[in-house]
Amino acid sequence: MTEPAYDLIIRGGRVATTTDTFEADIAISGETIAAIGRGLGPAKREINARGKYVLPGGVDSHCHIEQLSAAGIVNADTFESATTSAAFGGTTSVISFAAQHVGMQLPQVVEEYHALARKGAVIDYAFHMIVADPTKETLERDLPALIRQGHGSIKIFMTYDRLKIDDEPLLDILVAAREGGAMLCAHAENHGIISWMVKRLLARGYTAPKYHAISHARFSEAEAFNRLIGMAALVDQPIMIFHVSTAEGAKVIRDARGQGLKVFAETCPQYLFMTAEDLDKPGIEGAKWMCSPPPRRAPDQEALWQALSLGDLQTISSDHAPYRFDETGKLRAGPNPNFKQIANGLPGLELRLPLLFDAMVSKGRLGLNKFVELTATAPAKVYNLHPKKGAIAIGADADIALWDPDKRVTIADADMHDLAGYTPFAGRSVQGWPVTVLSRGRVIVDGGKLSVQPGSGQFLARSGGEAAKPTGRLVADMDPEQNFGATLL
Ligand code: DUC
Ligand code: ZN
Ligand code: ZN
Repeated sequence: MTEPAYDLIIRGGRVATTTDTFEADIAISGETIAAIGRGLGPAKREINARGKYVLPGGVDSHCHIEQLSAAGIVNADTFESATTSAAFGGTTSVISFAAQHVGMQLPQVVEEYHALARKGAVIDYAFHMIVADPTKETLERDLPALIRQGHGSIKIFMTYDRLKIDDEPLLDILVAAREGGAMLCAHAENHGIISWMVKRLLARGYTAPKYHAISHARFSEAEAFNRLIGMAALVDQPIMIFHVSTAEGAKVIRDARGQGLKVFAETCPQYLFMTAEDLDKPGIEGAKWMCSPPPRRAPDQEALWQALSLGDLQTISSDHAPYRFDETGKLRAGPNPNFKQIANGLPGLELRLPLLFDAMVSKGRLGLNKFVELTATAPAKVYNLHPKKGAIAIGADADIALWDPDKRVTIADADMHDLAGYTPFAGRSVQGWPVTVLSRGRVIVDGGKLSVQPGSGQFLARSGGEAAKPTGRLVADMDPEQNFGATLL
């Protein structure tokens, strides 16, 4: 008897990449894909994938896990529960956050999040470093060292009282990102507009969750995008704009990219499938749909789909930020909080892919290959995890999801694996479900069961990579001495 050539073969499925869909076997040796072809074998084990789609596992590049939030509370999940819910939803890599708050030392913060992930993660993970206290030590000593250690992206907030970064320190952080070769990600909303609106609404007694959406006036987004893009262009630093929610915001990004600026952007399922009306429920119920920026209107959804189809937005992440609907989370300030007292965020890791598969593949909007691109390959490329992650290719990690395109599921709170206790998408029906999920060649979900140990996920060290490289062109009108920008740096 000859030794089988491979450890595992996924036989006869329809494999999809960003460009092609074809029937093939995938052979796996150890943790990686060893061959793609027809009639491969033998292997120690086979999975029959006939009738299924065989897709790269999802890469969710924006999720808050076990994180001390802007509201000053830790969100509901642990790394174990969050990554378990991700795995059940077909996602095999996450980029979450190591969140500095004012007064904290970034190296210690990063180490603490590493310890949490090492203990609980069931899939592979990386971190964006949130910088909220850009001291000289943070910028000149800690950030360069941490970027070198494999944390190739930085995140800043332009709003939230505890975390926001004003324009001058933001320029300093952009320069630090540039010098370290890291991507700069941003939550970009105009803080002044939002806090002014909040005060006026509350003073007039408008306290219900729906006023949260009104307080985040739509122009607060386009204004902040524009300001951030201008500052990034000044120092020639690539940026990733998180969770685009408005048509005007998408247009600002389109214009910037049209000028050749390295501006990347994402949106999230809540902006494609929810509107501000979802917050308008009796009593405090609308709090379950509260996130920042808020869901907007149907025409914004259309504008975001168009921006995705044109490539103006490159990725769709979950912005998973779960808070329970009780005194530990959304109702922390009591049973009748005003909208400003309610933590912002939604659970999303588990349903990101099923909601998008239903819309894009089952209902046909943009199609299967674009689904693979937006949810797996493009985020892996932007954050320099590709081709190890986000690809079905020889040598890539065998992170694979088998999708049953016919399976219909009505979403229910009780079926979710995160710790939020509810999902804002309960009651919706979707067609298409990830029934078998592999991480580095191991079957981690099959038949509705998890079969992997907490702590078996691995840290994905990465530099900023290609996307984070400056263009080499500085903005002309900021360049009186030809290389003013270079001198500035
Ligand atoms: N908004 C954020 O900025 N972060 C987490 C969740 C949210 O709604
Ligand atoms: Zn945000
Ligand atoms: Zn977020």
